[in-house]
Amino acid sequence: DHNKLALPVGTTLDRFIMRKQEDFPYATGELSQLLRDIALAAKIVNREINRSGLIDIAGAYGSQNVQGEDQQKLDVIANIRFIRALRNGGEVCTIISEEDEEMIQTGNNQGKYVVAIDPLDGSSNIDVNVSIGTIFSIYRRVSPTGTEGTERDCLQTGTHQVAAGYVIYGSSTMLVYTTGNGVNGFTYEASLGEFFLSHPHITTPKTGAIYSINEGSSDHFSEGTTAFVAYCKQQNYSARYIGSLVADFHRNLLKGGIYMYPATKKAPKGKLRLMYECNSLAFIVEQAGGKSSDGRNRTMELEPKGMHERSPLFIGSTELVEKAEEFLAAEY
Ligand code: AHM
Ligand code: MG
Repeated sequence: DHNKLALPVGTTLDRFIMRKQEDFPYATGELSQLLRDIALAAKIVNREINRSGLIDIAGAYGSQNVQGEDQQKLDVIANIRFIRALRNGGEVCTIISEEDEEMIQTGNNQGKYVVAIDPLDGSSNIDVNVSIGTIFSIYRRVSPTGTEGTERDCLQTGTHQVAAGYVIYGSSTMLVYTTGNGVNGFTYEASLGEFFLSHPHITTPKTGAIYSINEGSSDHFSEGTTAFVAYCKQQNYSARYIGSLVADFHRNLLKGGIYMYPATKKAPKGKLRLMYECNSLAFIVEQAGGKSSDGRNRTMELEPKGMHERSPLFIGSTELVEKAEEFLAAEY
């Protein structure tokens, strides 16, 4: 019942999280705290990103950082910031991150949650001032508390997500997330250091006129993918591809459209990672009334076999994803 939960535009994220929690009678507040930890890390990463253009000239105008630290790459910095925030928060026992091959044990063995995260996606876009993002999923651990999280805690199907979201560092910085009760978007006001509710109860159009795919790889597309792209052109859809998953997804979520990273001959499972790219966005798109699949199977029902496993991704407006599935049906 979204109306009961409706809060006005301009509500701060903290207040929003607090009020939502009151609607769940047995909520202990740990998930709320975890979401706040993520928001805090997002603010810190946002600051680093905004400053990144100045780093090379910082020495020249005399504001080199006092420690004289070597400047690390932003995706490494983002990874450190998010892990630190989740570790300090105490609600998370184990993290899987795109930046780390192995599971990260936070030392909080009482923590009830597991987080899968891509701390800074699309990082090749940083140097050219194009939008980038953070993507995350939250799961409840299945192993008993008191010990380290296990691989089984980390390899749950997307249907078990309790929350998922992304941060887009763009012309505005936004946090968009769901806890399974609709999708809400918050815009960051840097001078106040707060996220404010700007996009309450986001729903994605049933159909759209945007298709997003890297056509530079079209020589390696399957027949079904090639035919579907041809269909999009016949329909006079617009091609839009930033090459930053969060930005491409966010635009299509609001405007309607389809984002595709298909299987190719070179990459039979596509490029994107199931646990912290595909599933997270799949949960959001479904909560917004859209659809996500690997071309045939619902993304959130795919059985993960590895933490860094890849999956093809067809995500966006329901009608367009279903159309793509029709074209791909012969291949499965
Ligand atoms: P990354 O995790 O190494 O940054 O790669 C993921 C990015 C996505 O943001 C984007 O959608 C995709 O790679 C673009 O890939 P391509 O250049 O093959 O089109
Ligand atoms: Mg990534």
